[in-house]
This record gives sequence, C-alpha cells and structure tokens, in this order.
Amino acid sequence: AEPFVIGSKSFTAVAINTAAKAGQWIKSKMGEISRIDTKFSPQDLVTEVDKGSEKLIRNLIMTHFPDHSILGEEGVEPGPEASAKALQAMSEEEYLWIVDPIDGTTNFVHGFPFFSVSIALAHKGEIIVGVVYDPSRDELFVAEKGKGAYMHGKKTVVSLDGQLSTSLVATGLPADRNGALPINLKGIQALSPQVRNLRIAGSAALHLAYVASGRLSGFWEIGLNAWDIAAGALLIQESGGKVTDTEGRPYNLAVRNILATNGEIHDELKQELIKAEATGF
Ligand code: 2AM
Ligand code: CA
Ligand code: CA
Ligand code: CA
Repeated sequence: AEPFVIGSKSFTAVAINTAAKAGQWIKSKMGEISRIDTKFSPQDLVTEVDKGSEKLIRNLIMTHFPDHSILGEEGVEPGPEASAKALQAMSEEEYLWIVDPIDGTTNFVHGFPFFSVSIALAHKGEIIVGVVYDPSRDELFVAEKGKGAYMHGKKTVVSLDGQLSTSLVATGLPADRNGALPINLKGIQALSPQVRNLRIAGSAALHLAYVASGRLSGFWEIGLNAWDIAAGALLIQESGGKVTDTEGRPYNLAVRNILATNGEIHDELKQELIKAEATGF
C-alpha cells in the first residue's frame, strides 16, 4: 500500500484503487479486441475496452461518492467542443472526477505498451488529486494538491535541464488530423534542431507523468481535452514543473493546447512554438 493513503475512503485512495483496477483489466484485454470502432475520423479509435474501463471506473467512484459528478471521455458526445461544453455544464459541481479510461487507445489496439488510465478530481474547478497509471510497467503516479507527487511512495521531481539542447521533449499527433497536424508539424520542425531529441509515444497523460518524474523535460500538444491533461498537470505542478497553454497562460481545465515542462525550459520552448506559429488553431 502507498504510505500516503490515509483511509479506504480518502479521495486519493479511491483514485488510486480505481486506476489500478481499470489498468489491470485493460492489460488483461490486450490482444483480445474483437471490434474497433471509429469516432469522428478514421484515425480516432474506440474499443469495447475503452467503454468497459470507463464503466468500471464510474461504478467504483459512484459506489464511494454517489453525489460526485464524473466527466469521462466515453461519456460525452465526440467533437472538438465536447470537453469544453461538458465542463461548462458541470462547472456548478462541487466535486468533479475527470476520467480518461484509456489514454493511448491506438497504442492499446496495436499492442504498443504505452497507454494509461488517467483520473483527476477537481473541487470547484481546482484539481486536488491526480493519478496516472501505466499497467504495462505497473507504474502509478499520484499527486495531491499541496502535498507533492509520488511514484510508488517515492517523491517525483522534474528534470534539471536548463536548455533545449540537453532536453528530451515529447509531443503528440492527435487523431483529428484536420486542424492540429499542420500546426503540430510546424512545432516539430522548429524544435527538431533545438532539442536533444523528440518523442511521440501516443499517450498525453503518460507523457505528462514522464515530465513530472524527470524522464522528459517538456511536452506540448495541440487540441487535447480535460481528461488527457488534468491528472498529469497536477503531477507536474507538484513535482516542481510548470503547466500553461502553448502561449504561456496559466493552466485551467478548459485549456486544450498544453505546454508542460520542468520550468527551466518553459520560456524557451514557448518562444520557439510562438515563433513557428505552432501554438493554436
Ligand atoms: P486517447 O488515446 O484517449 O484518444 C495522442 O497524441 C493523444 O491524443 C492521446 O492522448 C489521445 O488520447 C489523444 N487523442 C486521440 N484522439 C484525439 C482527438 N480526436 N482529439 C484530441 N485528442 C485526441
Ligand atoms: Ca479517444
Ligand atoms: Ca486521451
Ligand atoms: Ca481515451
């Protein structure tokens, strides 16, 4: 058991147990997918395991906290405004759980072991708990607002890299290739000669957890949703890093173009993206 779990009904304990259960179940379903559906583009995949994971997560959270609200990727109508609209509709809620039942569905479908379960809890719009679980490596990242971030009981700390030239930086190629991809390629083109190297591994939540734990020094992506970012953002803030939108405005739940770093390379990375006109739609 994690030392920072206080009781079986603490928010953090429920978030951890739920993410771990969902993650283990997902892992058990690898290679067993009978049907792959698409959402609003041919690259935008969803499986019965995404839906089953979200159902499992909803059931567990509702069992413990029946009066809380839940915003999950598979529970809202797909579309670019889905997250913002859902967040607005739920802004009145005191406690809102923000859930990505599988972050990295394409990887999951292909058996590429880089996907995660992301669960955050917001209190009146402020994220107070964030958990990202990687079932392939059995790595569980946890953050509590004001109390730090941990992986399996060990505090996570962002990297010390002070310049792009020594930094490993990640980004993502979204499934919606209409608006985001050209902008993203501009960013990749601009950053490619500046950084030590770039990674595009396919799970935004896990990339953020890697920035929190110092494995990456920065991450940016255009056109994400609250469920991709919320948990990872708290992990990074509680590990000493910095999270803004790609133009440097403070992170909040409605931010979709994300820039997350160790803090040291934040301005340099931001300036390169702005210079390349790669910061938004
Ligand atoms: P998903 O696997 O939960 O769908 C990959 O670059 C990242 O983009 C993943 O975190 C992936 O999350 C997310 N993503 C996938 N499809 C997307 C879409 N249509 N719009 C925005 N983000 C998407
Ligand atoms: Ca998806
Ligand atoms: Ca996602
Ligand atoms: Ca997902």
